[in-house]
Amino acid sequence: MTQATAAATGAAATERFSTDKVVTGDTPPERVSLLARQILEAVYATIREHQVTYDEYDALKAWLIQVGADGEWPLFLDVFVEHVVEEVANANREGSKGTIEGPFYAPGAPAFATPATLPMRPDEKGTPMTFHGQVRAVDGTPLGGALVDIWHCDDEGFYAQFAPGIPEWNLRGRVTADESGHFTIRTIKPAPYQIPTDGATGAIIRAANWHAWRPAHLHLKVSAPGHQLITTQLYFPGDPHNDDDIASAVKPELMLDPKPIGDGVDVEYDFILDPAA
Ligand code: MBD
Ligand code: FE
Repeated sequence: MTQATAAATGAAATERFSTDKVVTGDTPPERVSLLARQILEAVYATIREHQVTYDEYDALKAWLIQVGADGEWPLFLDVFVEHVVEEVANANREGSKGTIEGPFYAPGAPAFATPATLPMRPDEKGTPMTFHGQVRAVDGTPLGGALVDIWHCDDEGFYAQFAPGIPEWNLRGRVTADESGHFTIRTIKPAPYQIPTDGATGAIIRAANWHAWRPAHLHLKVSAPGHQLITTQLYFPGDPHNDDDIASAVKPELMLDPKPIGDGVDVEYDFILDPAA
């Protein structure tokens, strides 16, 4: 099997972004000017305060060029910037907490009615996990027919479509809840995720003596007609990186409470959706 290299993963994430996201480019010039100016002023202030040298400037240039060459802009931005965009976007929500989407979502996963088993290999490694819960409105009304779009990595930390040799929709699915908003999804517990160390993002992490880990997590997009879609993640207590996620995307409200059952675990989580704006 070929390796999940940074460049191959980055190329896939870059391709996904350009295919899936509609970038309008209609930001008014005044707004572009304001934001670009303020970001540049922050760069100037950093250079002056820390007396940045030509060697350091050239290292930055080389690194920026490499991020693009590796296709790692989706990874770098989602790891180091998206969490603040999400904080601002969802500041006024009353319902469940959201967190970052990250670079590895793929729209159009296979659809299932609850109870569902996510697509997985016959010999899929990992702890069996049953994930269930209910989707409700902020006033407590059950949202029958809500959609739970879930994706996560395998027991080795690899995502289908972004690492080679994994079936296209492995551990990805769109599950429709029943008429009382309840859903049940059978899958395996994902492993912690390490950012590829052989690309530009890995290089700056190493150069700064940071670590490259995200705690184990499930990714979700939960939606229902007349309600705001929430993009979120759920985490497992005891993970060594819950308190220092490289992507700063853990929130206490997103922690699961797994109960051992049989040879696996049972996790329950309810989603509360805000009314459409
Ligand atoms: C991931 O799995 C992820 O969720 C994020 C945000 C960044 C890199 C890998
Ligand atoms: Fe992830």
